[in-house]
Amino acid sequence: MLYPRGSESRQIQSLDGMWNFRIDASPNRNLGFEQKWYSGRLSTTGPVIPMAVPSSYNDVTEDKNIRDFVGWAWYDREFFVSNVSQNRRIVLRFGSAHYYAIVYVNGIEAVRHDGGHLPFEADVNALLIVNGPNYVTVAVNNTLSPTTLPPGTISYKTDTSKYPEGYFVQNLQMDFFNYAGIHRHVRLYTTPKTYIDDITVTTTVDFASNIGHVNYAIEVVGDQSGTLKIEVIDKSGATVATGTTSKGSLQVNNPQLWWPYTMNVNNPAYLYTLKVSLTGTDLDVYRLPIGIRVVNVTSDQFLINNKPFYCHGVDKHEDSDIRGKGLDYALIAKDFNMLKWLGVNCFRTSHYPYAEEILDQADQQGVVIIDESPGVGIRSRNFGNESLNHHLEVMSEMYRRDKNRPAVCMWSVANEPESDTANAVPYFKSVIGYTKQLDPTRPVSFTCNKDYSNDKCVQFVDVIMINRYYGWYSDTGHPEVIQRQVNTNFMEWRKIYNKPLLVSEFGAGTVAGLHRQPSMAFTEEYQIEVLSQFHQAFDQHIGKFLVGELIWNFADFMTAQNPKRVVGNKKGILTRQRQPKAAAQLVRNRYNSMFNSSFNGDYRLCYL
Ligand code: BDP
Repeated sequence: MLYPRGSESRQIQSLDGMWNFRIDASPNRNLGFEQKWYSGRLSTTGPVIPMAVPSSYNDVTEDKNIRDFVGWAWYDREFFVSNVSQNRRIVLRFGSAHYYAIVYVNGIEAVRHDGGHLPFEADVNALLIVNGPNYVTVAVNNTLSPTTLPPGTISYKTDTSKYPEGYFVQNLQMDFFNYAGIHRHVRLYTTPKTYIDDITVTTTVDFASNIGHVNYAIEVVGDQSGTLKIEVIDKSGATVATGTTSKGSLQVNNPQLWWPYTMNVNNPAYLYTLKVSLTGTDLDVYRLPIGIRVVNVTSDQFLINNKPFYCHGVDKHEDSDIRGKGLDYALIAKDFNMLKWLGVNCFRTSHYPYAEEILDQADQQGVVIIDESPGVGIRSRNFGNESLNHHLEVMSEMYRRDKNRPAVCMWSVANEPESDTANAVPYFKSVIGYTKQLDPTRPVSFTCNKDYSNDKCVQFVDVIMINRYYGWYSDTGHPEVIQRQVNTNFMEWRKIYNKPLLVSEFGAGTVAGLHRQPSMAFTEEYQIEVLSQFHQAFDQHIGKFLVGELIWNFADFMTAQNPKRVVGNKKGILTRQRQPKAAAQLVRNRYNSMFNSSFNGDYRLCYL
């Protein structure tokens, strides 16, 4: 599915803004469907409030019932289409809606989608009224069940001595707030009736002869007799390669490669444009940004363009005050500025696919992405066929969305599943195998919190990713044991598997402004001690088989209420408002020194 991009043949109309909103708080949460709230304007079937799109609805109002709501929430708004666009194919596209969405146009169902973090769209020509007001209604349900990703459960509390009649709660299997609503852009876009439906690009580099190969496949829907022209255009606007077939390989001589910004500070993240023009009865043009680069994994290295890449990074969440998980350009800009300030060259989209507009920045600024699916907290009870089929579908939607992004250098299919159980084996063999089959050009992994002695699924991955909380969830208050435990653990993994290792989580909960000398858990001093003990341990393995470190977490983030969380998870090195805790300076010094020094024989500094 191509991201909507304007061109001489394609127009985009935004449907973002204030929508009408109402939760269906009826006991069975089904009143909206029983009364067909979609068959007219939402305001005619009950009271509505204004709701920002994109945003999560949870933190926007002063109403706890809305913040903590579980069930169907309803949105609607009016829009117009012009006569001109009616001659085109008109597509209604949602960047994402969490979790399950049903979309109606003028009271008729247009599309439904299962899954909270990926785009969906529908051709809506047949449903539109030209020269008249149209309305779109969206019902969004945030209920997580054993077969959703992430999975969850609903508990019905039937003991009426303790709970009122019909009382139920949503139980989560993940450590972040289940923000809900229309989280990303809603757009109408047009294409000709015969149109470019999909483009797949992979690149290889012949280093000896300094040639880049852009391998592409184009899918056209409609009349197949049109003429295709494919051009690779460089930043100066010059066409450096052309093709005319729907599938082929174009040669770019002396290519400017796409590099992470830390590996080529002067010319990072070079993007070409693949311009595809389809001329038939009508013209369709699509411009896809592409990067020429190649990723490889050996038994002890992660290579980008044949150079060893060391990931000095963070894990993140798409999380902020007020908007929850709603797309926010100011936040995206701030986060990338902060990532650069910290010297971060890589982040994992923990624990779900982030907005396309975030990945655009990673492509453009040269920040490597480990693209993670929403497969977080999958337990034994979630390894059934229905879950598996949904997981495969999610991997295929993720691949389809992000396959052409040079910044995406690895797929992570899950976070901390119960990979020590027997039924995890066929499940992950299948999910990882399927992802590799979809995309043979990128390594595939999952993050593992089990141990070398009991995990059963690391056998399938290309890079071992482990989450380790020494000094926090074990030996709390004892950072002095961290180095020993990291070293022992690394060597045990290494004895079993001849694969590179990346520490995909480590960290300590830290309340900003809390100080204690000597340090104690939750103080800023303690976070520094924990991180620096890990750093010293890592330094003994960088250049051998350790290929990266990701701090949990870039910033504090919201979770469900829970006696272990103080208004959310406080393991950020930044506050939720993106202000640094003391540890941010430690990380900044470490990460900047990793690429600012020139090559001196130290693997860490082996950058261009
Ligand atoms: C890890 C999870 C992450 C949590 C983190 C923590 O992967 O989602 O937020 O622990 O406990 O187990 O802070």
